[in-house]
Amino acid sequence: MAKRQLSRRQSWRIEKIQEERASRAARRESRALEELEGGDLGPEQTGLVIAHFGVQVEDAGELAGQIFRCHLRANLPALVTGDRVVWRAGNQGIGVIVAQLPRRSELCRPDIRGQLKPVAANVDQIVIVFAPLPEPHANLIDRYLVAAEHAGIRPLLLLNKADLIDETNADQLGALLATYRQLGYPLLEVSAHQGDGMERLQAALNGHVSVFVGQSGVGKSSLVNSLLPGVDTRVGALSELTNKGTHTTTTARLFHFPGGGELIDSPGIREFGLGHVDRGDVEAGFIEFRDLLGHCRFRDCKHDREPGCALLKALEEGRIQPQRMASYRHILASLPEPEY
Ligand SMILES: Nc1nc2c(ncn2[C@@H]2O[C@H](COP(=O)(O)OP(=O)(O)OP(=O)(O)O)[C@@H](O)[C@H]2O)c(=O)[nH]1
Ligand SMILES: [Mg+2]
Ligand SMILES: [Zn+2]
Repeated sequence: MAKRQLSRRQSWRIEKIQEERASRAARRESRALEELEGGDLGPEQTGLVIAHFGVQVEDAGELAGQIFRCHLRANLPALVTGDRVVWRAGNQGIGVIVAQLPRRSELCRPDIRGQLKPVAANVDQIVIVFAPLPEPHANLIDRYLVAAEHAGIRPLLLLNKADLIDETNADQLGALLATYRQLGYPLLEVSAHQGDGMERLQAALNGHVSVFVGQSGVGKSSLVNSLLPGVDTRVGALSELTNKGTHTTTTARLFHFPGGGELIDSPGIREFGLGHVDRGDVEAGFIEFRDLLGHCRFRDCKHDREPGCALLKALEEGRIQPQRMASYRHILASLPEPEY
């Protein structure tokens, strides 16, 4: 009992310390903001958030290309990499963001607490990166596809580390790739290390605003380094124990291609929940279901074992691949219970 009380007191203390720390940080922030606003600020101009850690803004106006660390004027929403903003330059590379410009698109995913957080704004292509190692999970790829379809952003599937394909994994990878080729998704195979396929990847990225997503350790940052010599963003070896990535990239960062187009490297993830979508969204995210939905005998068909189910029939006839149906069921089972 005594021990339990102590730990409760301890946790209360920890919470209090954290609260104090947060409010000190907020006070510091507002003092910095006051100082900036009291001084000589440049005219309002547009800029681009290129990193969300300590919000870095790249000017899109007169100071073209210069990068400023910016404070946010109070009552602005949380900004993410790719956001377009109105801002004013202070001195010594510091500025103030005055307003957020409307987003054309928004890729979101739930954070650790299940709350939906945008990860990148204004992208028009989601590059779903996977590799022979860490072992790819079709279900994770399908979740990204659902998220992409939901956000209305074009997906591109990218198998990196093609140099690691050998007789131990070739069949399994071949089956995985065949699944997505059959669905008509664009798919490229490359090796960031050996350079194979990189020209075709570059061609697919030119003129687009793309974001690299996928498990930690699949080589997203290595691909950035290979595409953009001179960038040299941090890369981390897989864990020897688990063969998984070690979460090397911690914040999304935007890079420019010399010939036009942008690329956002994002931190790898362990699990991609889909807290913000409902059954209908998931169904709409499986493109091979589209022509079948609405053709089941029962209007509220769960496509489980109902008679006259159009999806089950298509599954039986091989028009829906078993792995995709399993993925669909897995995703549905993981959605939070709807609130009535
Ligand atoms: N064999 C081989 N290894 C590669 C290739 N590309 C990347 N790697 C290795 O894979 C490991 C992970 O690379 P990263 O680029 O840090 O992976 P990431 O996806 O950015 O990982 P996070 O930032 O943690 O999400 C490193 O040891 C890279 O050297 C490749 O084409 N072939
Ligand atoms: Mg990385
Ligand atoms: Zn059905």
